[in-house]
Amino acid sequence: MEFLLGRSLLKNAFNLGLAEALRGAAEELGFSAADLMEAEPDAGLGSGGLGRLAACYLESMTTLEIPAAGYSICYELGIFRQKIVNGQQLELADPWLEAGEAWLVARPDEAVQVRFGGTVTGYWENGRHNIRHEGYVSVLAVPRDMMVAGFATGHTNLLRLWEARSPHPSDLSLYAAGQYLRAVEHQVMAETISKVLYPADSHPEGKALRLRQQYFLVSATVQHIVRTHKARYGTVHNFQEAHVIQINDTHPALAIPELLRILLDEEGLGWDEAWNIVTHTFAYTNHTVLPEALECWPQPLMERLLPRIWQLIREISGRYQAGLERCFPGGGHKVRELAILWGGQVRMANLCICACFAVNGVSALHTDILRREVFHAAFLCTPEKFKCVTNGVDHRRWLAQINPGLDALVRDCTGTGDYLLRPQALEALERYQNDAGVLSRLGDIKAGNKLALRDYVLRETGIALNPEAVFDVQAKRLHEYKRQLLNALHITWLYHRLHDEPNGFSVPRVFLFAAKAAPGYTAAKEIIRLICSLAAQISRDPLCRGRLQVVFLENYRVSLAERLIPAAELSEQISTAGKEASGTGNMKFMMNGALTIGTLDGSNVELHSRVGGENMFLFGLHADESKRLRQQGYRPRDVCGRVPGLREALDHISSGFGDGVRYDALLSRLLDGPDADEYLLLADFDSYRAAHARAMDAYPDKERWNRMALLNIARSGVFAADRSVREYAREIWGVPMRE
Ligand code: 26W
Repeated sequence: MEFLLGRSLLKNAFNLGLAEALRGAAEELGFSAADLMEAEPDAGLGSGGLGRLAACYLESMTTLEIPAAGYSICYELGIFRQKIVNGQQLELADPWLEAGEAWLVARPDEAVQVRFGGTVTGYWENGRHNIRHEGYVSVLAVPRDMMVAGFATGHTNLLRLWEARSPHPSDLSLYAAGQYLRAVEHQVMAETISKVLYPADSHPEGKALRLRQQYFLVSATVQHIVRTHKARYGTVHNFQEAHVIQINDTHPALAIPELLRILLDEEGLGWDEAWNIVTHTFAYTNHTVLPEALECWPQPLMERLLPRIWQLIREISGRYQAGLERCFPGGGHKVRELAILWGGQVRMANLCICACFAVNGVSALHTDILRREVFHAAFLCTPEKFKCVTNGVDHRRWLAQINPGLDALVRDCTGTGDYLLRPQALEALERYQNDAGVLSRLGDIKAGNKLALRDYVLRETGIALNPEAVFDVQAKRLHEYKRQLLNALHITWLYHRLHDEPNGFSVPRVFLFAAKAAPGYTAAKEIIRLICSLAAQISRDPLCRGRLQVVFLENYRVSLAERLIPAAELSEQISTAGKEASGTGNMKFMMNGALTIGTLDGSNVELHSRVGGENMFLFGLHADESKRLRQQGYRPRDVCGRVPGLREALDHISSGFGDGVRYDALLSRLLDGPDADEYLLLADFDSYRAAHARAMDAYPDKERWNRMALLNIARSGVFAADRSVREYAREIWGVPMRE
């Protein structure tokens, strides 16, 4: 459902080896190349890590010459544009197509029809069971294709974005029948489907329109894949030998019953053969363990909107249930846990686990939690299905393209641009860990990137960042489990300390935040407001000048990340252990020489095992400790008494920051009720504070800091998307690739 592409102009030019030529040509024509690039809107067809991961993988699959295609929806409005007004988030529409459609090629000749609603009846004819679907509403899915260029290859892949349109013939018939309003209604309903991307991250909306979007995407896609397959092979009997459909979380899970429907109802296969094809076609990647993010759909909604799909899900569910009872004789509780239909809901994750031949987590820790907790019963039944593919990022974009200074240093140190296709080649940088010249050049590159960010922020906001300060960045979706509030609480504590002993503050610090909150997520929006209040109070305080600065940058998006990450020195990856499936921002910061301050969560665990405790600032409870603490009855108020200064910082938050806004509600989430401090901010506070203190002790020793940064870059090769995609190709897809 998401591909968070960002901009394509420089990316394509870079991959085609034309970046310099493009810049030169633009300048020759009298344009500023930078302004030209800046004119391209971000394609924000995703809301966070999951969508950005899909974009990185599509690039990597193309570079590795894997024959693949991405499918999504051509949302007219991408993820909302965030404005901050009086410290509060406002959401504005993002009509990216006005200029972004330059990349799209419409293929009306390959349009397909998708059916919603109506009634389904079965009948027998010549000894065969057939399905009659009547009274449905058709929506036309029109492809708008984007070509994906790989790096240093002639291979290209396609990203197919389906646009929803009303099919003219049926509209005309309604007009003719005098049903003018119904005709218009259909048109609006049809075109609404691809209107807007749902911006909630980790919280399913449960809305009919979202379900329509999901079925629209998968029905159009699966119809198209089957059609092309038949055109090539003349049969569907070998379908599973030619295709793998990788489901990006459960959002496209309806592809499973949709393929089944086509094989049964349109191709006339029997259940056993059709089910065999389905269960050898799909693989499922899970991206979250938050229980509230696991998708469930109300059965009546499914039945009304997708009557045939609903029948098939019921049939799948019944057969699965019978199989489970054989797997767990008398194991009522496990069988219940795995049920696809439960409590009037369709549980999409269980549908995926039942029908997919592979299920994977996105980091080692996450996969472990899937096996041991979230999907434990399924793991007991079919352990061989469960795989781990740790996430990776497109290092050509997230290092070479956005950090040309660093790219040049890597080339000089490793002799070539070899690392662009062989990310492990970054390891050769380790040889320079004691080379004062290289280390100081690395420091200069960072300083230059900080100045570039300073100029940008000054232009955009009028705020002048102090380039002498350490740039400490937390940029990601706003969610309580990601603990931006822990960061803000620590800054509040620092602010008090600064007042207590102004001269004890040896390293000046700039804290940068960037984050969108889901429009309906009240607590997340409150946290944004709090950060803005805190930033304003600090900026008014003369004592903070040159010492402490906090800035909330609005409208976080791919193109802002591209400016922020090369300039960062400290990367905040501070989620409650056990909650962040992987995280991918951490990898991008690491590649650009920022040091991580973080918990042992998601892929931080693997980052830590690569760089070692001496090259990052680790803190906090481990996943099992967090879980145990909660089970034993965690009392955040007790922590307040134990940790010096914490109570004062909390009081400051509740009473506000001199702009008249109080944050009692946020404080109460930390201190009151049975779910007080669900994400263990207070439990981790002291350890977080100590990790910051260690970082600030290390910072003044430039050579030491730069050495740590160099080792982080050198060891970031495993976090390249190429490594992840090779693992998918080998372990799950069984396809050959380049090299
Ligand atoms: C339907 C509502 C909804 C929307 C998005 C539920 C869940 C999601 C995603 C699963 C949220 C997401 O983006 N997950 C992130 O995926 C990244 C790529 O694997 C991981 O690095 C992040 O840890 C994970 O939060």
